[in-house]
Amino acid sequence: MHQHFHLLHTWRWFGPDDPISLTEIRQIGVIDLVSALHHIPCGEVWTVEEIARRKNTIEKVNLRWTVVESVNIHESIKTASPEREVYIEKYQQTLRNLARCHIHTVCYNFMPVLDWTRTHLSYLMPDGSYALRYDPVALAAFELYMLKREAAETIYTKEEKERAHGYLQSLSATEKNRLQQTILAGLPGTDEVFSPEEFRKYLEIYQDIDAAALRENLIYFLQQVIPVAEEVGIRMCIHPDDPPFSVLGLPRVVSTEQDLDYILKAVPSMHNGLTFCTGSLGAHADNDLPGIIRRLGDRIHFLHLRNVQREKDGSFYEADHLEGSVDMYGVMKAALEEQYKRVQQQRPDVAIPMRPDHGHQMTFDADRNYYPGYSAIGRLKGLAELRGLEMGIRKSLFE
Ligand code: DNO
Repeated sequence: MHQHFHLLHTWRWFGPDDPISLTEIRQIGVIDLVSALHHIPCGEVWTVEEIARRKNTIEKVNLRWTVVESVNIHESIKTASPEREVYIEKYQQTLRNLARCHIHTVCYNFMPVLDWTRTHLSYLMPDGSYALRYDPVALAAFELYMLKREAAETIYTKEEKERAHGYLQSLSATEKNRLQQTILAGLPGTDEVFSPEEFRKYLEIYQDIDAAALRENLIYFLQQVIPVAEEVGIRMCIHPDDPPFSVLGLPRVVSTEQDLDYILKAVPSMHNGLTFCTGSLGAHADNDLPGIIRRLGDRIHFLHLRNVQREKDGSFYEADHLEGSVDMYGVMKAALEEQYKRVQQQRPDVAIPMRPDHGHQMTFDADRNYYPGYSAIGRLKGLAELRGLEMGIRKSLFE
């Protein structure tokens, strides 16, 4: 077997406001970038002019804009409010405009209101670096005693409430404030944080939307958008929920293999695909990650590789890329086997885009103000390790 294939190594760049410059990225050994027009309000059309402007900035230093992460979905689509038709049309137009600019892979998620959720952004690791963490006790303390979400009263046991209350009492005013800011932070790439009042209004809207309704709204969206993606040659890839379970009473429908399978079957098109995020899916102990790649791999258009360490108390933190609860060797091997299949099937998309997702904040990272998880040295360490793992497996299995 002499096959030469490799994953397409990419790097997420948040645009001109990203503290890492394009000339620095060139030295990382990656030429394909993942980017988005974060300055355009969620739901509005990305015009050809705006897309081309970002593209030119990237191409001027001989890099490429290969993947869009993300074209975010307007809340009206998630809640099926009457304006959704307008926003679906705008979404379709954005896809057409991206294709005109030769960008063909688009990541998005379908998490209500908040994107990803963590309780701690600077969790001290034994080696002195910092990681992101999710602690259900801290989350409970916030929703019970700070947000005062009434329905939350019924979901926790007496012991859980006591633990959460004890936790709250251990926090200083500054720490409480930081917890609130961390949980209510909006989309990555923005500095927006919801106020508890704003957030409560959103929660009210979702009172009548359970998981089944949200799923229906997702499928409705896909039914309108995937035909356009097919027509213009865009691979849509949905990002799993992070974390992969309901948080603050909001429904989540992209958390398990069953969820993914349902979405893929409901709109059976190669253009309706997945972003396989090992960190998100890996926070759920039941998700068999290499198995999901073996079973659903032909629809994976984008890989986010990072690790999480799940702990007995239900918390998790982001571990080094090759350590933690995710079997990264098994994931990489399954991804390369998927590539091998694609070679044999003569598919044009053998080089699946992959990016090291998140990294610890370590050494010189403290000198710059990165978006949480998007440090330079920490991510570069992850990428370097993943590249080595990939090469070792590829050479031993396929060359
Ligand atoms: C966090 C990211 C997510 C992801 C979006 C995809 O670092 O993995 O924010 O970009 O959810 O739409």
